[in-house]
Amino acid sequence: MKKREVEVVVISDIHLGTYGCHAGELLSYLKSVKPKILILNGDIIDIWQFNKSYWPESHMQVIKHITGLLAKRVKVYYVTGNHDEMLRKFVGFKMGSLQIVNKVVLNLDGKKAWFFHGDVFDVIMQNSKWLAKLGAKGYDTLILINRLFNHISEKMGKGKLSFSKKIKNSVKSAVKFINDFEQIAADIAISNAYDYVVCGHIHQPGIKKIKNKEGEVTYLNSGDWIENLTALEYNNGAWKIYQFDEDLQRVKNVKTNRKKEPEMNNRVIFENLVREFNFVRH
Ligand SMILES: [Mn+2]
Repeated sequence: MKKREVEVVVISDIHLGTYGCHAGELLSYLKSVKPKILILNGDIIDIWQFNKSYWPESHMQVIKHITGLLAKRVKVYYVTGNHDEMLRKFVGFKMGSLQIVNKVVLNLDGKKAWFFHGDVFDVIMQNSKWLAKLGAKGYDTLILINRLFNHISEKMGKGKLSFSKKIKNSVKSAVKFINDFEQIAADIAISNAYDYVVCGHIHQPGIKKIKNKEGEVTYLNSGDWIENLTALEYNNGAWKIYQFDEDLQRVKNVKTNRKKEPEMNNRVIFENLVREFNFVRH
């Protein structure tokens, strides 16, 4: 089958290493496209869950596919999220066409696009809006504040901030959470004169124009591969949401026949990952 050529593909919130991850569906999507640039916009590998030692073959296949793209010199940005924040230590790391970053800014046909995961807004939304002003000054400042806040929160025995915990409380609070998130992202993007702001994190795919007194921005969210099975695609000056559903029934049928995949321990998983990444070093 001929692969669909796409200028930019954005996926986020895959949560490899968790039971909820639809790695098989993601793999069949990735195999159907030929991106020039792939942006992995956070929470790709769920390192928080790693101690549960769940790492089926299909999850490794996703990694293998991505390293295969690197071997073909596809530009891949691994943008860190909160579930893979350990990778923030490696920000600035480059290997071949792979780059680990906290954010990406691209010029897309003369328009400025800003990509980041979005967990940095957790603190703002749970505390005070004045923190958003700091975000406008420096995104990296927000990351530091978040890290500090999580550190304190963990020390106090409350655990890390988690949007999913908050969202599960009620539908009403979920709607408010999503609206707040989108507005904060848009406000900061507008004050920095971006045309597009592209996030993940809230597992809510969407493309919408958001206005405030100072201007307007197009807000985009790539959704997730837990429930929505969505991606963002940029082509010929336009964005659209890809939704994996046409093959969904077929995949479901396959899944019921699938035998239980063997589980591996942490050390084996880690060694396999290292081996996988070593292959593409050039
Ligand atoms: Mn997240």
